[in-house]
Amino acid sequence: IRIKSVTLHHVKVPLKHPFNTHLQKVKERESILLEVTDTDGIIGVGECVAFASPWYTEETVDTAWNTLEKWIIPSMLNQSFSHPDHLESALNAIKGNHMAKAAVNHAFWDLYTKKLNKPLWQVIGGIKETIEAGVVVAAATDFEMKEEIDAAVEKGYKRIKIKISQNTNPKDMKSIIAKYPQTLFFADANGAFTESTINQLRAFDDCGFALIEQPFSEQINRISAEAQKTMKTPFALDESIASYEDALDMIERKSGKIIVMKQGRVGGLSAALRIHNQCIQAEVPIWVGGMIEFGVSKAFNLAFASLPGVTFPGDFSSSSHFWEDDLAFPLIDICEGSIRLSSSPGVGVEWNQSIVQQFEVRNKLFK
Ligand code: OSB
Ligand code: MG
Repeated sequence: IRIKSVTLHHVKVPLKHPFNTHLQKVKERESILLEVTDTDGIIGVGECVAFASPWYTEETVDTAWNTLEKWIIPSMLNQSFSHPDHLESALNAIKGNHMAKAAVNHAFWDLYTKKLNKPLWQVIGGIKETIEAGVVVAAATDFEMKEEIDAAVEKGYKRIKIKISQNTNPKDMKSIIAKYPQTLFFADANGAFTESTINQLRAFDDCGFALIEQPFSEQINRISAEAQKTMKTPFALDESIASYEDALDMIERKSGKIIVMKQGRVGGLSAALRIHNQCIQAEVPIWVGGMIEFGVSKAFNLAFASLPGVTFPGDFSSSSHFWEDDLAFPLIDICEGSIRLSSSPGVGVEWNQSIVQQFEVRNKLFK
């Protein structure tokens, strides 16, 4: 497969409702959308999940655009790769920049599986055709949080993830969780706790959460391992897992018991598959985290969720949860709490050009 051109689109789309964490209030989503075209005119799609500012990871839309333009795209144009892993290796000379690399890795996986004429999820060894849905509640106030949880249960979500911080009252959590015995609850702290506030974290141990995501910052995995020893609720690590080595480190140190997979954070699907194989061997469960993304990135997440090692429901809400109009089609539809995977070749979604144009800030064609 010889790469003939790459197109980047920088978009800015308002969220239906602000997404609140103790780190950031996200009101609009800036992203880079990609199209990679080969010499046969087949197009693969990708999406870079870096945010406009470095609140979640160091990478931003601007750093990713720059790295794509100056380093990544020049390493791919007019080159041939017989497998996405070979494109990944060709980019090894470029350090870090995982989200920028993941976007081209994804676009090439789409292109590669379109040429095989098979759905991506089948090519990577997926075994589930329907994926359980799950929603994230990131409300500004306790009142709004309770309202959103009631609405999510009403909509049929069987798994709800609640953003927590040092300001969250564990007693409130316990009573909310007790109200819905049929629903699985996750907590996500986005690293809100520190060595000196371990006791505050421990107060969440009896709430009924199935797991606590990223209790401590990725800088203090050592503290996470100490705290995990003293708590029965398993920790699921998100920000701490930026590579295969980080996954091994979590397993060895026992700083967490579960991995939250975000393909952008680890550098793409090729890297994510290696972590998946390691987790199967080590019997460490995985689930798939969200990044407030559009349909293309979501479709790659859904394909990954069909793998045998993914055993908890992920951050999979309907397209209409964040967006008035998603930038990709077909839209994600939830039926009886589940999402059916596409049977089309490739990742199974395309950019909706007319909607992309509406929200575009800039674009550039490289050939
Ligand atoms: O920490 O899991 C997180 C969204 C953006 C950045 C980080 C996180 C999130 C979410 C998932 O919580 C939201 C979603 O896309 O469903
Ligand atoms: Mg998280």
